[in-house]
Amino acid sequence: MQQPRVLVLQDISASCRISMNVAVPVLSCLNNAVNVLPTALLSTHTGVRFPDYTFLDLTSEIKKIIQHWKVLSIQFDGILVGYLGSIEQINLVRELKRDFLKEDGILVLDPVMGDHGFLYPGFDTMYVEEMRKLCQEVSVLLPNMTEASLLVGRDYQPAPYTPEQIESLLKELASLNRQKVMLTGVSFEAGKVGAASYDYENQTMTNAFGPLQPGLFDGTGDLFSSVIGGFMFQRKPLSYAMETAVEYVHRVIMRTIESGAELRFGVQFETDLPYLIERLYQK
Ligand code: PXL
Repeated sequence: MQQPRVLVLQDISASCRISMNVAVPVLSCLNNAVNVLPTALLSTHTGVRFPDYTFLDLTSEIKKIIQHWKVLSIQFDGILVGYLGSIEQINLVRELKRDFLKEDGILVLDPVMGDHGFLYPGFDTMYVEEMRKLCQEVSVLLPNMTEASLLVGRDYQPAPYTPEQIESLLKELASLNRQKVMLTGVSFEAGKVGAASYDYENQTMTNAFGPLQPGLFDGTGDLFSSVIGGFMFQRKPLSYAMETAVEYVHRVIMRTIESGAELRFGVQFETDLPYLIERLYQK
């Protein structure tokens, strides 16, 4: 069987199990041939629990790599985009799509900008504006509730939500890309959290929930989008990917808590990778 050749575009937070460091192993387990473009190299992520992180922007190197790849006529079946450091990099995504994504290729975008009602350091309203434009070009849009609120210009509201609120938010987001949208951090009742998705094409809405563990688990958003990307590139149904991602992230959080590892360094995602592989071959 021919494997999808896929590109991951996001940062390397060197000491943390988040972003590129989790995307590559997850996509590989899901039988995708992975190529990478690191957007930046950091010592850690930029969260408040690491005030002194280092940051090396890799935009100029990406431009050189793109030039070489053009000569090689590289083409991708899928592109997964996570944390980008600048508006210039948002524009590079457009270029990558135009020049390297096959006609029927899938572009999955996690519009990483913020969480818990706040923008991450280094992002501003101009960035949000450009990200909104990029959303119009993607096959699968994967914001959390904070990013979704920013994208549609609504005030962020913490959980719980009503099904009607989520339905209207999903539809508003889907009016941007007119394809698939999945919202993370959705909760209709105390103690449960998960995701909700909407497919513009057949106007179907689905939800998946699991038990909520209180706490901040850095990297779970990146892990979630990697699982969704991995299954979409394998042409599996969106709802199947979503159910799998919700259950997997729940298992990973339980492992992480059990391990006693420092949460700011990310999550223990390795132990449960076999679950993802099982799910891949079940469908
Ligand atoms: O997990 C999202 C993320 C990715 N990359 C970097 C980050 C964050 C969130 O803070 O700082 C560098």
